[in-house]
Amino acid sequence: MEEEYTEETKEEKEPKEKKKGFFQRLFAGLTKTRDSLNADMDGVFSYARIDDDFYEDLEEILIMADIGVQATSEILDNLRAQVKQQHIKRPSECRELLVQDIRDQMTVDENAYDFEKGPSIVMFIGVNGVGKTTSLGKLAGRYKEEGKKVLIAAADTFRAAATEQLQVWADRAGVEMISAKEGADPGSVVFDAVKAAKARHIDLLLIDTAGRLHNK
Ligand SMILES: Nc1nc2c(ncn2[C@@H]2O[C@H](COP(=O)(O)OP(=O)(O)O)[C@@H](O)[C@H]2O)c(=O)[nH]1
Ligand SMILES: [Mg+2]
Repeated sequence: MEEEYTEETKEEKEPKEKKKGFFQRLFAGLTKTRDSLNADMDGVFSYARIDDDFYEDLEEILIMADIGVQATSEILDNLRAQVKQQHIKRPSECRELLVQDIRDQMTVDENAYDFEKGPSIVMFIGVNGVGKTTSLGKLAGRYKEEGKKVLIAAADTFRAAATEQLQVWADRAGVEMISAKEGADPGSVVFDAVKAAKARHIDLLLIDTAGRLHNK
């Protein structure tokens, strides 16, 4: 019954959704993610006891919510320790501990990034259009302004205009760029860039990638 209802309302909504702006669609998408995450969380926190099933299901929910494998395992280790320490018996009591722990993990202080401490390489990955090139360009400008020697590598050799787009950012930031012809092996661009970075005593090498989905 419920599924039929959802299907119907979805169809009714579709023409309206097309007219929505970018941020409205983004907000709607995030709301959906949050709602389903909340529902899953409610489920696991209403388990009768804290046992292996509870931890396993919670682990799955966190990973599915893109918390990341390493962060998830740290969060669960912390939770296990606190449950033991505070003699917690009911899953419902774990909710606040979990929220606090995730909050703590997200706090970044001034030296959150290792690349701010010594010579570093940062590679930008992620699916098409998420803002890799734009973020790279802005960071190049920011770290150049802070007095660092920055070099950019155009390892997105997949898309025709990618290198030109990056060149604009490099010029804007006033930093040098290593690139190759369209269709060149991205690995060779990275190799050349690392070599150049060493030779030129670069503080920060920023590598732009195509970040393409595997099936595209
Ligand atoms: N609103 C908004 N748009 C962005 C942001 N970052 C990138 N864009 C835009 O998103 C599009 C794709 O960005 P781009 O950096 O080329 O993504 P890439 O494919 O990951 O390299 C461009 O039109 C950018 O102007 C951002 O922080 N906010
Ligand atoms: Mg790009």
